[in-house]
Amino acid sequence: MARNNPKKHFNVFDEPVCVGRPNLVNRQEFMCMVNDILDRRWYTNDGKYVKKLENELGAYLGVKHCIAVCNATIGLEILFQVCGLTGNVILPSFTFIATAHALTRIGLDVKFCDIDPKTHNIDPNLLEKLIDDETSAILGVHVWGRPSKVAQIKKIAARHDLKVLYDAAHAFGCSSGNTMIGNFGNAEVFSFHATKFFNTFEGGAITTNDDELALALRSFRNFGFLGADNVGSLGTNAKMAEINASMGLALLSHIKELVDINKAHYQIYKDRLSSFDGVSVIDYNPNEKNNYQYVVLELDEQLAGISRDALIEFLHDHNVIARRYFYPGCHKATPYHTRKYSLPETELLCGKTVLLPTGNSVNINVVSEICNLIQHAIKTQMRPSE
Ligand code: T4K
Repeated sequence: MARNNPKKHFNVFDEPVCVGRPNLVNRQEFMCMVNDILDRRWYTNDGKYVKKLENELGAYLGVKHCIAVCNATIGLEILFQVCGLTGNVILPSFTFIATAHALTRIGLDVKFCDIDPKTHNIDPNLLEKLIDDETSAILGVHVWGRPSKVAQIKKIAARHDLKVLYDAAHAFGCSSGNTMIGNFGNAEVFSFHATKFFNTFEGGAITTNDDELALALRSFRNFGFLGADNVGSLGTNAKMAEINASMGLALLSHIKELVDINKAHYQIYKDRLSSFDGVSVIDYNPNEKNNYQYVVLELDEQLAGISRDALIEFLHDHNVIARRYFYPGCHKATPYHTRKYSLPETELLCGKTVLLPTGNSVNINVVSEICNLIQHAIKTQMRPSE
């Protein structure tokens, strides 16, 4: 690859600066709860911290039921099973592989729908063409915490008597209009993985306003138990442990502070990187809530004069671990790649995105340094490395 020697101009970060570094606050508060868990020797199975977390999350999201789970992937799987989904489910391919795998693992067929390039979310105008007699649900994903077109999807689903479920893995603390994500469709599933805005190391939650569904999910999460020695249905172990819940509780009172940090970083990236041809940082609707956890650069190789992959390589050379989520798209991954799909917008977007580091593991100086690196790479217009 022909390119200037950038290391002459810039320091390489001593430690990797990563997309997905966990947010960490209030170690003391967390350690206090850990000590309490150890002292009381109550580690899991609907313990006091899991219950407290569920109550506090439910109140924060304004949703009736919040069911904590061990991770979002299992959360999705148990939701699909409890909802009794059959046949095929329509979902976007522009998502993390877990969304598709969760369906496939429990024997459902996936039907990938293309996205709207403006929102990166499923394009509702394409849904009806995909619905057939075997379709049982639409599974939207609020990619980057930007809400799916919930009202339009609801109408289409009602016309065809389909369930609507959302993968809200990215969307904790985000809203659609004034309503917090967590309240849409039949149910929504959040991820609290380490890399997420709000984390419990590993973990997640299913939220719903449907009493009956909530009851069934709670039982399914715990092997199908309805009470001691009373198994009422099939079930599995999808429980969250106490130590995970305590991490969540330690973070929960700092949500605003974390959003403010992310927003400040986002604004620097936006201001410093948006003036180049072919380069844009995605927008968030100022009238909606977002956690600003995803700083997503879209790079048009022809206009910017540098390929997305060359930019990522350049950043990695400087210890900035930017990511190309979601490359190459679920439909190109095993076991989905053997079928033919027409997903032009998804394929275009998969070749354009660069995710940049944010969160409270970095500060504005680090973000400014990363902007310097990107500006340098673009100005010197490194050519694609084929
Ligand atoms: N739906 C969507 C839309 C999702 O994005 C995800 C998860 C799910 C469903 C499923 O949720 P969970 O079942 O996980 O609750 C990571 C995460 O493992 C995954 O949870 C996440 N999405 C996905 C977007 O990112 P990888 O394969 O990229 O992980 P990895 O190991 O490469 O780490 C990502 C970055 O984070 C690296 O730069 C390193 C950094 N990192 C990671 C960990 C775990 C840290 O700095 N510290 C850490 O502890 O999938």
